[in-house]
Amino acid sequence: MEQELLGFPLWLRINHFINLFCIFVLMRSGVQILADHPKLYWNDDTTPGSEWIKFGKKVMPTDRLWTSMDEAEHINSLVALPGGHHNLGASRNWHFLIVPVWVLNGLSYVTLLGVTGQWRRLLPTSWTIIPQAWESLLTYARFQIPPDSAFHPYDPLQQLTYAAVVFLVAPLMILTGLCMSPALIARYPWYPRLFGGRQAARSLHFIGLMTLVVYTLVHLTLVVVVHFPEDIGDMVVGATSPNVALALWVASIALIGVVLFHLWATVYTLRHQRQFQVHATAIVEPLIRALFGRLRSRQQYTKAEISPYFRVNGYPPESEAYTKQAEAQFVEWRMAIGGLVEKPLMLSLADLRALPKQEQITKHNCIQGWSAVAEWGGVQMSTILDLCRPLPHARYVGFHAFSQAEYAPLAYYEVLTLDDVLDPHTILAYEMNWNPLPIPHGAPCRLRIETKTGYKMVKYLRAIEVVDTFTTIGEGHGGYREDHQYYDKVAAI
Ligand SMILES: Nc1nc2c(c(=O)[nH]1)N[C@H]1C(S)=C(S)[C@@H](COP(=O)(O)O)O[C@H]1N2
Ligand SMILES: [Mo]
Repeated sequence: MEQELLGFPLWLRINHFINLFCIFVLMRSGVQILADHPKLYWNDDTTPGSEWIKFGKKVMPTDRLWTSMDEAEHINSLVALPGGHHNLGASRNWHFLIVPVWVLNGLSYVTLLGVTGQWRRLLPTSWTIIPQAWESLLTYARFQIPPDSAFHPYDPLQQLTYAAVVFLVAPLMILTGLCMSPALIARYPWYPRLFGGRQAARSLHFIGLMTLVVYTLVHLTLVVVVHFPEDIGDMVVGATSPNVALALWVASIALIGVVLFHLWATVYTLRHQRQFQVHATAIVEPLIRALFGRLRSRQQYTKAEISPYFRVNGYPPESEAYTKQAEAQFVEWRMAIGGLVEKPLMLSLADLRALPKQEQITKHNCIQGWSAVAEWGGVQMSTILDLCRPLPHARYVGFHAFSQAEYAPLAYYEVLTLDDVLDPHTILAYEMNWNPLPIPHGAPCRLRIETKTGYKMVKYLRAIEVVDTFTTIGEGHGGYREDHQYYDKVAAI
């Protein structure tokens, strides 16, 4: 009875394989995501030097402006998916493609454990497991294997470890991963505090990854060292009448399949970045939108929480059109608001200042990983829309920056949906921490949309265009970073 109950039914073996498949994709893409901001913190200000661990050798200059893009590290394709430099968009798309599969697989596994009584294989029912596990540990430490009688089907140490991985580490990965969503933490600022803040959650997510890497290595080693090949028989063809030769074949083919998949995924992603972005976001974006897309920002940090340091991403334009304006304190600056509106506008800074002002103290979350809190003052986008009155078929709003340089006519731009724009915290900010917006942060005026990752918040605004489709803006994927770095256009996590 006991043996039958705690055998290895087919569903369990399938769950196990899907998990194995997912976890390597999550690990490799996760490492690539980390490489784009290879520093971890326990504080949400992410002041340079305050990180508890840093990867790579880059040192930022002290004599000139640098941006968070400059801090990203190159990473080998043998380790990361897809590897290379600034492949954050592709690695995120892999991560978010696999996360739902992994989570559903985990939920079905835990549910089936519960309803079949198989949970007894993992969850200890008596405290005696602790001294028994200690005995086991001492045995393994002497490079010996506990006696057969210790396995039911796992030995106590093995059972405790599996239980911790399934019921502690995996949930921790999901819960800390959710803290990365600016939309979620803008709506529920108390949530990341459960983990000590968004950066502490990011650190814990990394520590969880390291735990899983060490666990996987030890697990694989012990599978080969202890009770090999019977354990492979159990896990591949089941324990009732394990055909060990068949099991070894199936296991080898499955593992070779996983390796081939990674080779293919790496090469395909690197060679066909755009194609992968289009296919992956077609699946991932509706999910992200459903989970996080409708959340409104409800955060209000205190003055005391304002960060002493706020990173910069995106250099100030060097085009004459911009630098001349800057020299004249932007008195000549005008922002055109047009497209599908009843009443096109041309606003100066004085016009903006004359409109009702909103102040908000919010947390900025760059897609690369850093964060910072600041006060922003400006005009709600809903006020602007009330003035220009979008036409009935208007659906999106494009925000355009000054071009970067004369020789490179490239100008930054991003698109938001009309609904995003109506969030009360979506503002045209001309003030940061009660001072005129400084040049590195987007003077004279920038967008703030507090439910999105940083790249949506166009700095150095020049024009706003109300449209019915975003395909005509830039290369048509929803913004500059979507066009050039293959990010998704929802930007809610
Ligand atoms: N014009 C312009 N706006 C931009 C960018 C840029 O490169 N150019 N970078 C974006 C990104 S990725 C981030 S994280 C924020 C950073 O804002 P900050 O420089 O004020 O910290 O600006 C966004 N707006
Ligand atoms: Mo960013």
